[in-house]
Amino acid sequence: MTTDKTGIQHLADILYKKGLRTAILSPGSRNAPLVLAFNRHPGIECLSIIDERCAAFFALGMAQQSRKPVAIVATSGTAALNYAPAIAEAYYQEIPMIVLTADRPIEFIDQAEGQSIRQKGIYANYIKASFELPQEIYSNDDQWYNDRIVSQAFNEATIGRMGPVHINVPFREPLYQLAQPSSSITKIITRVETRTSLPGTVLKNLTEIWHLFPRKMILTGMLHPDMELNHVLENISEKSDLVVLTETASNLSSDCFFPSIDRVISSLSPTESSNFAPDLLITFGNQVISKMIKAFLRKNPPKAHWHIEASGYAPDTYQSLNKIIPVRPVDFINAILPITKGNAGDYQQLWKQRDKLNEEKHQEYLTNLPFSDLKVMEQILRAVPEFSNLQMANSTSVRYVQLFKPFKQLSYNANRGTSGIDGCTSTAAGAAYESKIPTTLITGDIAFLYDSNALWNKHFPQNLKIIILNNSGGGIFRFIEGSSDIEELEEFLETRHNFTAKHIAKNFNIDYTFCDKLNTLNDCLSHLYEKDQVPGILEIKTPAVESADILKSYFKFLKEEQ
Ligand SMILES: Cc1ncc(C[n+]2csc(CCOP(=O)(O)OP(=O)(O)O)c2C)c(N)n1
Ligand SMILES: [Mg+2]
Repeated sequence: MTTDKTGIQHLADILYKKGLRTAILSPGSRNAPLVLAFNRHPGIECLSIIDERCAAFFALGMAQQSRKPVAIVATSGTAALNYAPAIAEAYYQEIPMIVLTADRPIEFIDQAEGQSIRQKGIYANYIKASFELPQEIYSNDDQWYNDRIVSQAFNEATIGRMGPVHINVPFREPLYQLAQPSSSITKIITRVETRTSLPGTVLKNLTEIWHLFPRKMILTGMLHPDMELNHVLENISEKSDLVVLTETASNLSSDCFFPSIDRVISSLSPTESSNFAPDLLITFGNQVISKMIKAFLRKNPPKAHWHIEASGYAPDTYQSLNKIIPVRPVDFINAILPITKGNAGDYQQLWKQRDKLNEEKHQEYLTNLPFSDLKVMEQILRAVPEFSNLQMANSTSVRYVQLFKPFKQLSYNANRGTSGIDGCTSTAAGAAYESKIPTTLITGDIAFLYDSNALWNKHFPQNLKIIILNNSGGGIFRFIEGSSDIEELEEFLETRHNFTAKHIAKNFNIDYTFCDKLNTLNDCLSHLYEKDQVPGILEIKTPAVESADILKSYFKFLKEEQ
């Protein structure tokens, strides 16, 4: 037996047949037919998460790892609004999600009915596509229309630039009627994958331009692990007139790449900057974490900037974009590599020398460094298990990780689509739940407290370790120029506090360790990673003022005469 609403029976079945395997259900009455249809579908795993904001970020974390859509199901009203932060993140991070919101009957919207708001198109500004299912199925045409929409929605979420799609579902009562599953066949519409390539004439033109520029830079943003791309990038980085700049969230690793962008940029004097700047900039992937490289490339604009992305989406982040190349980055490099001759110039050598010097200075600065966020990060990265997933919360956590050269086989993720601190823990929980590999979240205290409802989840993954750098507030505001000098800093920006996660961990039965000294840190880290399948929290209480000063001096030290 399942819901008697055949449109909803078909919805669950079509999504299943197109590849959906998990639905995150949040409680309510209006969404009962959806809950029945999903929970009673033999092929769909259903998870119950009460807080819709956490549920949506958990789903995002799962889809981030699987690259397959996850469905989220909410009741009507503000429940649907609470999905918005994760949907915006999924939109800019290119993560497929099927967002299902139950709604009051159309005729009752704005009629002072309970839990009723205008839900049609509710996520308009950050959704790939929005749909509304027919309220009742009275005819074959209604059923055809219903089924067609569901296929279309799934196709929109998964083809081209992936992303979240919204299906609003108005329901009249009764809501809890059961019936045998209908025997009518569900209609499935599939869309085949296509692959674009560069015509010979275009390739010839690009190659001619390529040879005009002595200094080329490939800058990669957020990307999912891709061995083929890693390999072709290593090949092209053999060219001495080219540098490949990566970040941890690019999930690319090679000794030929330059992963410590902020270190190099912060060490450049104004006169040196123009030598390190490229003539031709080539970008691909999503958001770049480094604020410094954005400022550097806007201040030292390249003569040409090409953005490579199959969907044709091309943000002009550095204000010098002049060519959009709608093919996959791996296809672009495979096409251009064999026909770009020449290996002249010392551009790469210049970067190599500076990078090597900075590594020496980095090591020198960290030796004997007192207990601080930077020192603690060094120890944490040494303790994170090999071949695990590292989730980096926004604010200084994700930025500190960029200061260290990746030295382990890790996959990296961060919610850099919109850089919110409101769902980092829930995302990490979803990612760990889906990947089943050891997963570590490094987070600040405010971000952790903000999303502490992430622990309010009976499906909380056993393979997740949470490390909180508790610097008693938003430490980033002690570092940012401007905010660190105003009297509003402590109360309104840093939001200084004295809370810990101890009681939250206790409330949700999660193993908790507290550390506030360097000489006990390694023991605490070993304890945290002792047991694989036991979730744990390590809270490290770090000095706020010293940590910010140490970070400022670190960049000053890198800049000092080499
Ligand atoms: C939802 C949301 N609200 C506000 C902000 C602005 N913001 C950015 S960082 C930050 C403070 C984060 O503090 P914490 O997590 O302790 O990290 P720390 O700065 O100490 O590393 C805030 C409030 C944001 N990014 N997202
Ligand atoms: Mg903090």
